[in-house]
Amino acid sequence: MVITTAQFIKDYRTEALRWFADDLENLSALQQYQALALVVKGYAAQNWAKSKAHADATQQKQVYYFSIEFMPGRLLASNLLNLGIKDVVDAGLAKLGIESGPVYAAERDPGLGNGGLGRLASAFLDAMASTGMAGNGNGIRYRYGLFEQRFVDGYQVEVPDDWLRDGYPWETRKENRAVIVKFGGQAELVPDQGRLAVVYHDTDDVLAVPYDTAMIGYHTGTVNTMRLWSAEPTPERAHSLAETARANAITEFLYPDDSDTSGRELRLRQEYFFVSAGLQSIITHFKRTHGDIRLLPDFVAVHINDTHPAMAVLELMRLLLDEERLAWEQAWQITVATMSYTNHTLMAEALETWPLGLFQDLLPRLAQLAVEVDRRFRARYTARYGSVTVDRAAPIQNGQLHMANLAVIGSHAVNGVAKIHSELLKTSVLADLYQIFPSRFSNKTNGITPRRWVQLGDVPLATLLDDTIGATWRRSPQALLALNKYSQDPDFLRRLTAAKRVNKVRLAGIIKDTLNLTVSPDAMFDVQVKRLHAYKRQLLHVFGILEHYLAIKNGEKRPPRVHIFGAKAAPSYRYAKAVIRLINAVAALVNEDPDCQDQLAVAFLPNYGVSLAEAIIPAADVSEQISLAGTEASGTSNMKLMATGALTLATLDGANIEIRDAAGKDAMVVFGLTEQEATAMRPEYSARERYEQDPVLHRIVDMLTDGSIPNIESEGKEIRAELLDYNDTYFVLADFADYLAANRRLDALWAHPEEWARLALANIAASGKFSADLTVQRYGREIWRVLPEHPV
Ligand code: 26Q
Repeated sequence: MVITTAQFIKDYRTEALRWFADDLENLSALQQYQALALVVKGYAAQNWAKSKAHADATQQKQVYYFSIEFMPGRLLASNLLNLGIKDVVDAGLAKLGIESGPVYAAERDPGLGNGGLGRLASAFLDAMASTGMAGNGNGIRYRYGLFEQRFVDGYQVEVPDDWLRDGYPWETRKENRAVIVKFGGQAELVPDQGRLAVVYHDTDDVLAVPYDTAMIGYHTGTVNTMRLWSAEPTPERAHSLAETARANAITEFLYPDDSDTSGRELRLRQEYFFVSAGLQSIITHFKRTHGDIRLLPDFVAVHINDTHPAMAVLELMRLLLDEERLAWEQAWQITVATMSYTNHTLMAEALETWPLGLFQDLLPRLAQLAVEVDRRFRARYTARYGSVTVDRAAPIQNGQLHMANLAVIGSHAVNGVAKIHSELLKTSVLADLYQIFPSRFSNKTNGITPRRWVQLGDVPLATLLDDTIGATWRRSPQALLALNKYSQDPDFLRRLTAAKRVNKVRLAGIIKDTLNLTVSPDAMFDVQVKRLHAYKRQLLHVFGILEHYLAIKNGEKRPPRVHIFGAKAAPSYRYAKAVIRLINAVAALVNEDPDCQDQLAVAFLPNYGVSLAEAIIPAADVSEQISLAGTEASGTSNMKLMATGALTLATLDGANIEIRDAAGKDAMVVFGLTEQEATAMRPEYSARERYEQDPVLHRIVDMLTDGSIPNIESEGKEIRAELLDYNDTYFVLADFADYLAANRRLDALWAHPEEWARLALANIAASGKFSADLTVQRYGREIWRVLPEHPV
């Protein structure tokens, strides 16, 4: 959009006066932010309305991305960037004498997700708007997001995330679009004109109120919608306090990622709540614009992000059968043609199941439909595939509803999130369904939005890129390949190193402010940022640090390193919390040891999330992607870190493999067992043998319990037991020696800054491939059957 600085200043003053009855200069940074957000929202409003009208008028096919998690990050800077007015606004703020930093920082980052899956959902919304696809988010407006993490004596302490305390200026409450969602009661089938109709008795009704937030495309004019639903008591009568509390409870908080929730009724309520509300509103809108419900798959695609919304299959069937009065066969064909599903995990124990009994109590009509889907599935495929395969692929087994099976059966497409993951799905957790529906399966490797991570997060690099190859990459990240021409240009390589250093100085400031730890920006910044999980092997990283520590104590000198961690653990995940305590204890040990001064430091920054990632990622020299091969579905921090020029220290897992293929073998430091090797080794593996045979490893494992690391008595024991008594589920000891060797290769490279910069360049140049813009276009072409109006 086009706007002058003068016009912006006028608009901003007006808004400030309107909301706070005061001059801008007298407002707090928070109020200045709030007024500014409203100005920006106003600027986008016309295009938002226009986009909706345009999609309806041209009968554009709409994609609805159903996800129980979204992590959009702060929106002010990204909205300004995408509207093309960031420079104008920054200039306006400067003219007004307002420091922009505190204004941007006053925005709260909505943590309505756990990690990769939630962030991916938001990256896709941004990418769909930025490629001109009509793609909308459908999710839950949690009153409290994922807990805020603090450290007390090295322990993780969880504090409620009251993110709505000051209001959220980007959202719009659409009270006129509210719908009713019914829980419990009985679903009675009664004869009605020669067929059965459903009559509900004694249901518990809840009002679902949508809050819409504009998803503004990058220089496209397309503005899509993220619709988050909030639960309220129904308005038609007075409710007791208890009833009101029960209704509100549905959208009160986000469940942390622990696979332990099966049987938790509230989680099931959450899932049905946003699925039912979303589908009802889609169908209402569809009928207004298209009329004939049988055309639904021509104009609507519903995507299921992991199994959390998989009951959409049953709910759409319910709406088509009971409300639209279609016959089963036709309703089923429409449902399958409309739905598609992404799987995000290979771990069998993480696959979602619900006791059918709970389903019957809470969603009696959906339970009936699940039983019928199961019956028809078995009847149709048993003769051809045999009862063993069909039993394992069926939606209902031993009184449990298997949501992944339901999702595959009720969708026309299912995909994994990296090549290796999509391949392994076919041979492991979804093998039986793959036999029956091979053509439904495909791979769609994840992506990230370079706008947030490079354009906004890494201004020094972005500026250097503009100066070197022009600004085309900002619209078409594949243009970054042109950078390869500069790999022998010493001046460019020096400038690349200098740009990285600016980010490192900034992060060193944040480390000083939060941890009171002084680190040198000239040390190697070695970063691991992701949820804390045993399979991600933060423990292996810690063992590498301890080995360096012992080497220093032995008088050995290596390139100085600062290890930077960010990781939340699910509150009930004991082992993960023990590792957090360990990292903090090792940090205390190392950071306070004078021998380690300027050699080795550990900074565990609390409360990792989108905003902290924006500060850490551009400052990384090394990206630790060290999951046991075959366990990490894709990973996305690996992509963000490569895009800002970190070298990846990696196992051949998830998208690491594709990153190596794109950047070149030499541009990544690979170590460890392959998935095949790990699988082959498992039957004969003895962790204790490794421990007995490797003196360094022996020493480090002993450090967990011999008092060398102060204050980790019980945590040290627990971790040692996992390694030696439970035989090291994720092969930390098996990969240890090779991990050290890989680290020595990194040390050797660090001694040659120009060579290091050349490898950083290779990563940046190849990173365009992982733009989410390209990913959603592949989904559009191959799954949703929608075309982008602004392809990249
Ligand atoms: C399950 C049950 C009860 C409550 C919560 C959950 C739950 C919540 C979130 C289970 C899983 C999640 C999130 C999973 C996730 O983020 N997976 C990651 O998805 C990324 C995007 O595809 C991948 O890059 C990562 O490899 C994958 O781990």
